[in-house]
Amino acid sequence: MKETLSNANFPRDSEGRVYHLGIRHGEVANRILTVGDHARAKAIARWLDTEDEAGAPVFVNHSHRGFLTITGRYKGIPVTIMAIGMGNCMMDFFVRETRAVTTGTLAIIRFGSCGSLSANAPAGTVVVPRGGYCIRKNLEYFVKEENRLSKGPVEPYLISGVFDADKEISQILVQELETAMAPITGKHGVGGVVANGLNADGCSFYSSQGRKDPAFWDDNENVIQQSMEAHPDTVSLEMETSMLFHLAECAREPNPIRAAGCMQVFADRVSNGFIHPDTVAILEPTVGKSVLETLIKVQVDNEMSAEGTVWE
Ligand code: R1P
Ligand code: URA
Repeated sequence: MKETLSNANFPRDSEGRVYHLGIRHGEVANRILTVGDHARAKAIARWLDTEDEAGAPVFVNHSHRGFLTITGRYKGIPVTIMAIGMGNCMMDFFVRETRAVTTGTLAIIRFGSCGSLSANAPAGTVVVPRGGYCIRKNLEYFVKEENRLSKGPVEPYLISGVFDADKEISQILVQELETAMAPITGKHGVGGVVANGLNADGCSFYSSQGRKDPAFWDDNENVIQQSMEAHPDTVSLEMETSMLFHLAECAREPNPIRAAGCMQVFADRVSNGFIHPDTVAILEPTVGKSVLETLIKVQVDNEMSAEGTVWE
């Protein structure tokens, strides 16, 4: 850390940059596509309007904590593409610190990869969930008995109720995806669009997603069955989208957050298949473009004016 920061409650540098994302007001737009992987963000950024002959977007920032922010315009409308890495806590940093440097409604769509728990969503399918829930390892269960706070029996995994995705954004997204994917569906391993099921966020790629790892004590033999019993229409399993929906539901007036998500199925947990890199190479740009098309069609109240921003 080189900069002096102020405010221990919500740290910023002297120019108003938030601590982990390294960005300030005017550097991130109201319409945001978020991904985990930096390479995915850079590939999708090729769809942005270019400012010069080298094809560069107007603003790029790599933060010291692994967040990549790319801001520009898509068909003339300001958008940001942000790569945030993996897991619920990175989603928390992204949503809170982005909210802190913006005003007006935020429209956020996550485009990730996922595992599938449904025979209707094999590898190469794109899932658009109607909502999501979280599966967390219950650490209290794994505390030695003499050190436990709980007196009664405890379960190894905690499963939450459902946080809703934004209906309007999800509907537009499904339409955009169906149209864009029609020419490639059934070719090179690309599947169709599976909408209206639920997403589950695991707190781990391993334990809470029911993967067997003999090197660790996980007691996760029943976690997938337990999740399916609680939420029979679960389709996808990943690590950020339900957290995004949760944070959007917790956002306070006057600055709401509208959130939706889509993910390409990488790991088919039903038939134990995995997507081929050639399929990803075809699917990813198509889905990325559909997300951008969706973002520019969404109604965003009190959108920030261009004055003093990087997209001015
Ligand atoms: C695990 O491999 C990662 O892939 C998924 C999961 O949510 C987790 O972050 O998403 P991304 O492909 O967006 O990273
Ligand atoms: N991402 C996950 O979190 N899980 C999977 O199985 C695949 C991608």
